[in-house]
Amino acid sequence: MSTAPQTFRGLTASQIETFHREGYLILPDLFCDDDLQPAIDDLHRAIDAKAAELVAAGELSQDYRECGFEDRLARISRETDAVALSLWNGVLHGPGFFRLISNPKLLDAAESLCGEELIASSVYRLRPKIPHYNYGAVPWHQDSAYFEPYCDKSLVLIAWIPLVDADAENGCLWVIPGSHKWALYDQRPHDNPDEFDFAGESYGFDDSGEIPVEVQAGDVVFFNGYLLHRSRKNRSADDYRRVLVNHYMNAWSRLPWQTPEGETAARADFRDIVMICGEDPYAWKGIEDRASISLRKCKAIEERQSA
Ligand SMILES: O=C(O)CCC(=O)C(=O)O
Repeated sequence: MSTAPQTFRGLTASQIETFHREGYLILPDLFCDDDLQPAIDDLHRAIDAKAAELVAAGELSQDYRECGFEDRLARISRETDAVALSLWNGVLHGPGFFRLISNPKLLDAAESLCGEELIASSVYRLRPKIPHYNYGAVPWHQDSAYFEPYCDKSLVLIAWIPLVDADAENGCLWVIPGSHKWALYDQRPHDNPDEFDFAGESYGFDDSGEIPVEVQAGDVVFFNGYLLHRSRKNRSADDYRRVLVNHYMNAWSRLPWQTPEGETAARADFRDIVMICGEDPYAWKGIEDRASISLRKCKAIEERQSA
């Protein structure tokens, strides 16, 4: 990772062409240490809180505060998995996370693909992979399967932002290049509970072309919502993979997700969104607060709104 902030003004024509051809794109070194640090600080604060609880309960000898980001969870987990497990599945939403997903370099890149008015989905997740657990290890799927059949055809752009290096051993992303042009596949329960968590598995295609997407902290992986991807269990001894994942769409798209009972596809629009760039074309609809994890609950947004 580079140490000095770079200037960045969006994707090149060749990067855009690669994204459309392959369905994904690696942006090497998009972020410097300073860009990632606020998100890492959020994570440390969450670890501080949980560790303090366990130390008070006599379940952990110390909070290992002096250890760096790379080592701290590993050191704690030699005594208890409870801290690592408490970070799982999107329970965290701190201001540092929001700063990272609204970093201008990332938004410039996203705008190159989605257009100038961007919404970020209200649900953004830290995806930690704990060695030997299947949490966060997901079988083949397409993120757009969770938006279809009601979603319009706008690009759902996923930004996969590793806070530490991700490789085949600690559970990087695996993709089938070009598969975003195939189809939207049905899902079924998978039969590999040792490898993957409870998520449904897309099926009915040839996966022999899959490749690992090994990246370093500071890189970002963009992928298309239709790209077939999966992510295996963390097989390292004590390398805690931590990745932040967020979805972006053009603000002119409706977001017909979690359509309430009785609402029609034609009217559905999940207005629990964050206008992250440009003007909200549907401001007249107002904003809702439906999701349990919401960017709008984030302090950074409150600060931005009151500025
Ligand atoms: O974090 C991972 O390895 C998998 C993420 C993923 O599949 C997703 O966010 O859809």
